[in-house]
Amino acid sequence: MAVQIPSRMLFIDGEWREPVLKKRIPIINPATEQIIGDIPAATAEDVELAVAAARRALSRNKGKDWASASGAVRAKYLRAIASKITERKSELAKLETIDCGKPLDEAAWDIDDVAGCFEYYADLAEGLDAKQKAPVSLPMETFKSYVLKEPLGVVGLITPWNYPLLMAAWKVAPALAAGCAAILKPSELASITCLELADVCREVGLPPGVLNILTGLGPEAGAPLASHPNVDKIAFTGSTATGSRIMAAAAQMVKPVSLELGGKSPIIVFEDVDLDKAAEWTAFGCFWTNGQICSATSRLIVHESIAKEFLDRLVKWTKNIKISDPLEEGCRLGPVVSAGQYEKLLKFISTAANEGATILCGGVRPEHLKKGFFVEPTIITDVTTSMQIWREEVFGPVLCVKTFSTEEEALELANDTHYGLAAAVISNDLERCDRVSKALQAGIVWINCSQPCFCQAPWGGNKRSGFGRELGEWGLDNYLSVKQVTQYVSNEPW
Ligand code: TXE
Repeated sequence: MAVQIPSRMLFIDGEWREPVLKKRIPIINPATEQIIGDIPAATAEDVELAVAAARRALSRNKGKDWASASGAVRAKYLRAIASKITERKSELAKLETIDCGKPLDEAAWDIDDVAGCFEYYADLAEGLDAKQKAPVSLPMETFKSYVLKEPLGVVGLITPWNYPLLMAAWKVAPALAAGCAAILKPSELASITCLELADVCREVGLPPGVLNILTGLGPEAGAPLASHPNVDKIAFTGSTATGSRIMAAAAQMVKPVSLELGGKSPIIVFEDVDLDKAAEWTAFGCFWTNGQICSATSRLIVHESIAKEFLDRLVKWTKNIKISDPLEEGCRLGPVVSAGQYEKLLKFISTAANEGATILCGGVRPEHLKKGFFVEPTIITDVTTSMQIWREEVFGPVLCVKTFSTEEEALELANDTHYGLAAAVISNDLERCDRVSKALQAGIVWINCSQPCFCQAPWGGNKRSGFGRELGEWGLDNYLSVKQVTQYVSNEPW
């Protein structure tokens, strides 16, 4: 299936622009290890141009600029973007697949979600107009007070490679809905579809500078964006280490940040479950998108009385996962994104084995695939809580397992982590599920499932998984500032 990769430049001020230093980065298809094209590499010089363009978008034509336009006007553009993305769904899905290695079906679902996200924030942009001047009830009649919600200004959006266009949409759609002008810096490992988003914006006539897209390396393009004095906020999804660097840079200017970082999320399986259903959710929760999901439930905590039978079914389920070129029909597991991730993954697995853990299945390249960054889905038992495999984010199809005997013990194991993004509990006792959900230290808890995600519901973590919430109204609030306006209304002297 031949896929044409458009050769693109940076997108600044509504135009394609060659990077000032004229550098480019090769694109590698993780399923074939072949170089299939390249992307422009922005540096600090291009960041300067993009920030200036974004600033102009908020000041040009005062009264009609992006920030002062009504929510209804902004919604029109967001809907046009959604509709173009839907029109180009099959092409965008293929580009996503050859860029980051996810199965084509999954990529197609992602593109639907991208369009859905722009539609959803178009609705919220329209709703924003009616929410202006919300009265604040005061204890004195001599004063009246109301609240204005205003765009934060120019925002920098730095995104990862596991859901390239979707992670961009989660930030771009609410930022634009709020009236901000944005600079998007996607991951150098998967930028193709974000450059196509630039093309979509150009086609729908988005005003110049409202969205600028700079591809490039983290230290060369992301860092100058994070530390730029004229950028009013940074929203970031990625590793905890990079998030911490971005927060430090932003702190120099007391710039707000929202951070969606790593995770090591638990899934607790109680003894009263339907074993097959629970095995399916457990496998899905860890192996979906090859485990390259910040919220992957990669620590299985299973009741000791069912552990053996449950693991037998889980291994059977896991061995049935079809691993192939992700463009191939029926593929359920493609390669991991890069040589770096592949090596990191195998190192995690060999360290676990050297520390005394048992590799129950997987842990190696599938025999039938000689090229590409493929690793079989892996289940690891005989794990201790001090092992690296139990404590650190792998970001690959690796599940590690511990057993428990009491609810308290399960919770202790689940919460004994620096991370706090997601958690899942599987049990037929719904009272127990509610109790456990309250006790789990995580921003997202799933009951009798793992990984569903909806535009309407808040997404984000606690502890070293970051702070701030994306999606839903919370996602819009990320890009709004709240202004109190209070008026003295009495004729009496104060
Ligand atoms: O992440 P980075 P990488 C985790 C996962 C993975 C590890 C490394 O464990 O194995 O991170 O992946 C940009 N200033 N996650 O190296 O560095 C970078 O260009 C500003 C979890 O890809 O966090 C990219 O656009 N920006 C995660 C983005 O940050 C910088 C998803 C993410 O890259 C920068 C991805 C800097 N100094 C990886 N350095 C999740 N939570 O979903 C890099 N970047």
